[in-house]
Parts: sequence; structure tokens; C-alpha cells
Amino acid sequence: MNIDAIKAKLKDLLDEQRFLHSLGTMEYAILLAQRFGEDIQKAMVAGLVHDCAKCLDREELLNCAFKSGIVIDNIMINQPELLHGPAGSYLAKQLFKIYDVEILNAIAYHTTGRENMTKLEKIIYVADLIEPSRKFKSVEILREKSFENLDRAVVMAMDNTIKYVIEKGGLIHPSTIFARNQLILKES
Ligand code: DGI
Ligand code: FE
Ligand code: FE
Ligand code: FE
Repeated sequence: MNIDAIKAKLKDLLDEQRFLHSLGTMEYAILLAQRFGEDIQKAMVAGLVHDCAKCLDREELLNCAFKSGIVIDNIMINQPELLHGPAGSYLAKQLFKIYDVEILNAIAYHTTGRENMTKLEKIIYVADLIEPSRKFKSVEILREKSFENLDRAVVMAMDNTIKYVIEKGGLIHPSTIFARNQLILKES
């Protein structure tokens, strides 16, 4: 499917705000891909489609997540926010005919991250958080850092998310902790 066909279909799947967030994520994914030498077409598609499962109801979400081939653990089942990545990778195949494993993994792991993230996974993880409609306190600092040091930006983005989840009393997914520890150990 070409990018305009994906956009048209995605617009029907998402609400207005989520669609605009997806366009913003695509925009930043392209900029980061240019900056760090990643495939721009892949970054564009992954950025656009990453939240395609965001507006599914709970039953559809679980169904798609289980069919994705990604391991769905108890924490994800308990915190349904964590299911739309895996579910999205399944929908990307079914609805958008995207079969590129790198793109599918960038979608699947965009919420939790994971150890040994690829460059594309890091780009989507960060672009998701710095896209133009994001307004949290330190977003401007994170935007700047993202173009300077991608790994540091992933850690900062994870710090931000972990604090937010703790504030809400939620469970932290271990993949985020493993990814963050690995990136910090690599720095020293
Ligand atoms: O889908 P978005 O809102 O664009 O962003 P996202 O997919 O990065 O995150 C979706 C939600 O999931 C957001 O409210 C933060 C939350 N989240 C991220 N990591 C974790 C988490 N929630 C829990 N409970 N545990 C996590 O590790
Ligand atoms: Fe998301
Ligand atoms: Fe995110
Ligand atoms: Fe998103």
C-alpha cells in the first residue's frame, strides 16, 4: 500500500487527535531517520502506523495482540495500554499489508521498548514522544537531545514514561527497565 492509501485507511481507524498524533510521529520519524542514517521510507511507514490499534475495544485489542506472535505477558494483560503495540503489528499486516519485520517490530515495541532495540525501534520510540502535539514539561529538552544522541533520548523518554506510570500507580513493564539499564550501561 502506498503512503496515501495507508493514511486514508488510518483516518477511519483513529479519532482526529490520534490521527494528527500519527502524522506528527511520522514527521519526526522522518527527521530522525535523516539525522541518524535510517531508511526513511521505513521510518515514515512505522511512524504513521505505530498507533493503528489505539482505538480498538478491549476484546479486539486482546484478540489482535494474541495473534501478533509477540509474547503477551500478565503485565500487558493487566495494563491494556501495553497491548496496542503488539496488536498494531498484527493490524499492520492485516489491514495495511506491511510485512517488513523491522517496521512490524518498531510498531510492536513502541510503548515498552526492549533490550537490543534497533535504530528504527529507537527512532519510533522517541518520535512518538516528541511529536509536535506532545506538551509535557521537558518535551523541548527531549526534542533537542533526540537529534544529538538517540540512545540518551531513549533513556530520557523512558525516564519520563516511568515517572508518569509511577505517578498513576501503574505497573512498569520489565522490558522498559531492561532496555533502559542496557542503554545506561553502554554509556559508561
Ligand atoms: O500510544 P501513545 O499515547 O502515543 O504512547 P505510548 O504507546 O508510548 O504509551 C501509551 C501509554 O502507555 C501511555 O499512557 C504510557 C503507558 N505506558 C508506557 N509504558 C508503560 C505504560 N504503562 C504501564 N502501565 N507500564 C509501562 O511500562
Ligand atoms: Fe502508542
Ligand atoms: Fe511511547
Ligand atoms: Fe503514539
